[in-house]
Amino acid sequence: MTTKLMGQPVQRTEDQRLLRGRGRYADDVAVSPGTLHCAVLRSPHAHARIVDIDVSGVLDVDGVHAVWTYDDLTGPMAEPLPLLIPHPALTEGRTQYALAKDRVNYVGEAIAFVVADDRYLAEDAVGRIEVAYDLLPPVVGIDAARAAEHLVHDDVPGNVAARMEQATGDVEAAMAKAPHTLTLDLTVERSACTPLEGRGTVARWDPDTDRLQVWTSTQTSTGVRAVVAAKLGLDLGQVDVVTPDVGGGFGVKINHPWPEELLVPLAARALGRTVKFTEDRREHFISSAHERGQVQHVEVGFDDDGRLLALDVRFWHDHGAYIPYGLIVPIITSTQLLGPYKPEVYRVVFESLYTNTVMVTPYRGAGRPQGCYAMERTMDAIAGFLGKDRTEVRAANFIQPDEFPYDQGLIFQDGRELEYDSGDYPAMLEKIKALVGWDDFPAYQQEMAAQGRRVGIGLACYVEGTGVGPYEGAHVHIETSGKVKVATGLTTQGQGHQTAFAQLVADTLGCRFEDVEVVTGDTRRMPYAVGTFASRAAVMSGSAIHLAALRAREKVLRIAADALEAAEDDLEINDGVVSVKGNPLDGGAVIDLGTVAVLSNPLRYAFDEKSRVATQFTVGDPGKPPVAEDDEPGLEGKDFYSPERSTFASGMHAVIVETDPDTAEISILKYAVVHDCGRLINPMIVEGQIHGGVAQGVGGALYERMAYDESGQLLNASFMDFLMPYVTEVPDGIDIDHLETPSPLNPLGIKGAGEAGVIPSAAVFASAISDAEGFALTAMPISPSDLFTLRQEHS
Ligand code: MCN
Repeated sequence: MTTKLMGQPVQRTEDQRLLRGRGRYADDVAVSPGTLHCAVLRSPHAHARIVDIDVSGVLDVDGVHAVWTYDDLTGPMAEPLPLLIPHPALTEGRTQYALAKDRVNYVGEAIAFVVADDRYLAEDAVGRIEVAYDLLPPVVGIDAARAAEHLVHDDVPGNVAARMEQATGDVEAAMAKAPHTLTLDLTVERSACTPLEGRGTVARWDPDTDRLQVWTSTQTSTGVRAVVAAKLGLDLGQVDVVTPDVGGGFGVKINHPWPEELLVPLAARALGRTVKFTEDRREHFISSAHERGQVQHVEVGFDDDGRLLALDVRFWHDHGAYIPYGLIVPIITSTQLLGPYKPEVYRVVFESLYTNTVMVTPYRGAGRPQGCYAMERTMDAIAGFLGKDRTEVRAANFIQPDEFPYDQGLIFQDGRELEYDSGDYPAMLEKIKALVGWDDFPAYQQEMAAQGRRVGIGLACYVEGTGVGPYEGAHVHIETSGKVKVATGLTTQGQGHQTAFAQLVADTLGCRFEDVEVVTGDTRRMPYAVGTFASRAAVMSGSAIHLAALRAREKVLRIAADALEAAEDDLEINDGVVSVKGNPLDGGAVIDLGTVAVLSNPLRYAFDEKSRVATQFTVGDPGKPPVAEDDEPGLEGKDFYSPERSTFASGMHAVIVETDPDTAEISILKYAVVHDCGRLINPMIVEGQIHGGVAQGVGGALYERMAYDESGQLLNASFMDFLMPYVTEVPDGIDIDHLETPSPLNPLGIKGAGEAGVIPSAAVFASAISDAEGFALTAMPISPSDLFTLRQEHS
């Protein structure tokens, strides 16, 4: 493979369209006139029995077509929604019904679904539904869940959905022998990813073909398709799911299906009409999903050099009212908490708890930000205790470059050992120190202190298992025009897949970058696929696309060799033209990919040169087929990639902050990132991903929290109150440096990058603010008023 484009900062081709407002999102799908619209009646209470629902006033309203409550659901639709990714430790998994059966467990839970001519009518009709509730005491927050004075689900004792423990040795014995021990009690509050485009679904039922077409804003088209088919009693082949442009997913759109994603198709089929639902912002806050939300207790034993001899971590994970997505978040926290370090013995125990709040599913970083926070606060605490530089303690615990593959002795969600494939953490530490100016900082800090200014520097290190399986596939089709159409089943939310994948195809196939068109998230084009999450697209689809393009290339060379009367090995493909190696393109024997595509079809069309209309066709010479005997007509390649295990990306972030001595305002003076995602396909895209992640991380560390009151009402369910950082709050420039330790697990040596920017945020800001203030932060996020209060406590 030539690598003309791999590693190049090629401009994102999709941005012309997206930045000019020409993206087409679920709400833009214009399917047919007379489309019906929906509204959902949602619970105003966090915990209540439903005594009665009276919908009698609804159907009288002109323009209202139907209303569904639980009692109207039949067959699989009347069963709870599926529990995705079950785990043996999840002994008490509970999922919600598409419409609440006889009880509501969080404010926002769907109770009734109304379909009307327009959204206004549907909302008005929802207002006419009368529900009688018998209120129950709500369980809000981890402390209330642990106290278990009240139960979210009557049949789940102690509100404990799952308890899981892993240990790599006898932690008590190791702790007893350690020269020093420390304990830390830490908190990370609940937050949410809040994509600018909320959830939206459109469905059309075609009675002539008995087929359902769904357009939905999802990260997993095939997952939606599977559950819609199962719930509606349809064959998979009767359901097509197309994912249009997605205005951000960040994890919340992997949770499939949402009740609305089932109810819209149900209504479309029942009414024989096209039906559309687009949620509003408040609905997104109160009825999609949140994340983070952990309370952690760490006990650590270490020696005089800060070497970790025993690490004993317990944490409690707030899962909200239901567990639709298994234990993936706390399992990731527990297994990737160790980051680049190798403690001699590690034990981790967690409990996943039910609360009467919105459920918790993966949000960018998915459990890693919490793990990184616990580990990095511990590293800082050890350094503080020993009076050592924080980088020195970290360096004393790194897995060394010659120790890969490195087995942490832990078992991941899929039952396999957690083995890191490659990395170079000492080199990365040197790079980040240089990038942020670590060694010069103490002098600068003193200088600023002399002027009455408080500045602090922080560092945080992490690893990230990326490119999780089981598989992803790709189909590469070379058309007679020479254009190359590539289909892969995962979806795209703005990660630049069109560009990066086109780079891979151009390099592997030898075609022109501009000739490649990538289609994602359409089950008609690629029915077998998994989806976009866990920073897996580059590794999974990137590898599948490479393999599929190789297959297409082999066929190109077979046909071209025949046409050029040359040996396949003597040929090369450059800019979409096949030629004999070393021969000049002008004058030498050449054939372009479009002509090879024509030759690949024994049924030949002749084109009128001027109009390009097919005028006649002839059957190719039967005695001399243009393709090998066992070849099928057409010029295409298809392949799937399935990895042995995840590949481990890594990174280190450093930040310099200033805290105002009077107002406690926190300002970011410098932010630096060194990142290793193996071989880079497109460094500019990776840097964009890191910028986006850092911005999201700044929100999580300094501004965003889900403010529930004691009755389970979310007090900040709007962008007026939920403080997402604007461009004014995000660092002006983020200094980024790359390290490339190729993964030995996939053909291109790639590791994922999509979540990297957000993972260490809470940890790195806690480290820097603690350094500025001279006391250790234990709870994140931190606002100026929190900092102000802490100062008073520590004064
Ligand atoms: N890339 C690269 N070289 C590498 C690794 C990645 O050039 N060695 C490029 C890829 O080609 C891709 C991008 O970087 O264009 C991210 O790749 P990858 O790490 O595989 O992540 P995914 O494409 O699977 O995206 C998922 C990831 C996740 S899990 C969340 S959450 C997230 C994120 O991406 N959500 C996003 N980034 C997002 N960006 C946008 N704009 N919107 C979201 O919803």
